[in-house]
Amino acid sequence: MNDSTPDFPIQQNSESELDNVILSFTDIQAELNYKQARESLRQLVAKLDLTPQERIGLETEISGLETMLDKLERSCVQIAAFGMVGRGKSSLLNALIGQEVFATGPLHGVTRTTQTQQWVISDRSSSPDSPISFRLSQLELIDTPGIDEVDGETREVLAKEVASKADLILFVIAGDITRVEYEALSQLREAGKPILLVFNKIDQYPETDRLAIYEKIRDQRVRELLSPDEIVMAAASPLVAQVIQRPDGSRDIQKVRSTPQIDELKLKILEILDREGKSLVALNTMLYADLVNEQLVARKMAIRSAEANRIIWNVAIAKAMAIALNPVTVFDILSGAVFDLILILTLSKLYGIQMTQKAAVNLLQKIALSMGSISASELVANLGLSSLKGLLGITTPVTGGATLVPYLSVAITQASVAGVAAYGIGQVTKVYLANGASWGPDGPKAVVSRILATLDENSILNRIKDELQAKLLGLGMKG
Ligand SMILES: Nc1nc2c(ncn2[C@@H]2O[C@H](COP(=O)(O)OP(=O)(O)OP(=O)(O)O)[C@@H](O)[C@H]2O)c(=O)[nH]1
Ligand SMILES: [Mg+2]
Repeated sequence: MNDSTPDFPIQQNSESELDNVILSFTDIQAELNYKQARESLRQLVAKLDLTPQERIGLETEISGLETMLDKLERSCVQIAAFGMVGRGKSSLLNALIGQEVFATGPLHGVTRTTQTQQWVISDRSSSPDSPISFRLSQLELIDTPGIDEVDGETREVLAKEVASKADLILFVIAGDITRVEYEALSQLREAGKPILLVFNKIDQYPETDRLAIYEKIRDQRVRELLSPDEIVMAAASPLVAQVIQRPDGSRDIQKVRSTPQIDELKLKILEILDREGKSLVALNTMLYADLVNEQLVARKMAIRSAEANRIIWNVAIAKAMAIALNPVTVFDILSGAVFDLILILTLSKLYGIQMTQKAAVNLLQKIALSMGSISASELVANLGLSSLKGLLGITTPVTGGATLVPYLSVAITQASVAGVAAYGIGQVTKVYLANGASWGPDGPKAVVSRILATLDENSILNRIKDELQAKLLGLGMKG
């Protein structure tokens, strides 16, 4: 691969060609994301041509941006420890570094300010085949004061500040999770950062208790927030009982500090860094840049965008409904396209951009072509399932509703896939319109891929399915 920006042809003749482009695009996307992030951040900082009035209240964000740019230039990955006082945050970071660089102690609130230290991972050779990103990356560990050390509001601010700058958060607990911890964790999760929940001080619990607590945390407390492999047990500074012989010959048991148990944590961190590598830094930078950008331009865009989302959702559901209720294949595809066109036209009106029907058709074609995966699966769903749906649908009156159940589930799935496609088309159109009816320098395919990558197709599919099911049931009850 040469290092010039790849040029994605808009017109594709065959589907396999399109697939190839999409595949190779995913391959280089991490690299591209990183470069794009750096470039757009540079431009953003350079273009921040704000009037003094506009700067008011944004000073921290602007200087934060500059720090972020610097970080990106240096390709630095920051890992922050976070949690309530005395959970062993500082001890944990010391154990990772292998030196006592952060002050620790049994008193509450030992750490008073945020502190940063370089972390050189010694037992990881920079072999030639390890990702470039990793060899270039600097790692920094950030220690923070306990969140219950400061009052609620400051805590929230601190959480947001740490979350907006760190690339990975180690959320340290030392037993069953408290309400304060749960709330802080939810807030951090909202920021979309990679998080590891570290259950520290496991040496304080007998094996069975420790497992019971771990399982409770995993299965009940944070089920909604974290996946099981984001929870790890550790002992940053374990105490072990040691038998001491006194000079008079008597014996006593004393607790002494012993070797940290942090191998699993180290592995998890390395796994995440390896997996996310450079794009981790890029992603976070973009999230941060977005934040500032939003504050600058998006006051009115936010309102529009919410309205656009509402329209997109309604059309997606309407399209899915129409398809679910219609058993004829050809009409499915046609009616689907009609909904997509209505969606494009409605959105363009919302964004104040004049668009003829012909222009909307052109736009839809361009988007559909660039969408590849979703459109293809919509097609497969249509071809594969419509005839079955038709068959089952037709037999319904005769069998008195016996086959209605399989009919519904097939129809709902197929229709929901079409709904997801409409949703994707809507989101792409929204970005295109918000950008002044332009794809920007990268062209439609790059924009489409970027947006699709951010959509969680499965969860959208399930949401549409649920809503559809409820609506269809409602119809059935009325009928
Ligand atoms: N038994 C045991 N004690 C630990 C462990 N990790 C830390 N500690 C002890 O817990 C106390 C608090 O540890 P710190 O690392 O200072 O905790 P912190 O979360 O940084 O606390 P603040 O800075 O006050 O918020 C210290 O006395 C540590 O020695 C552990 O794994 N096991
Ligand atoms: Mg501390």
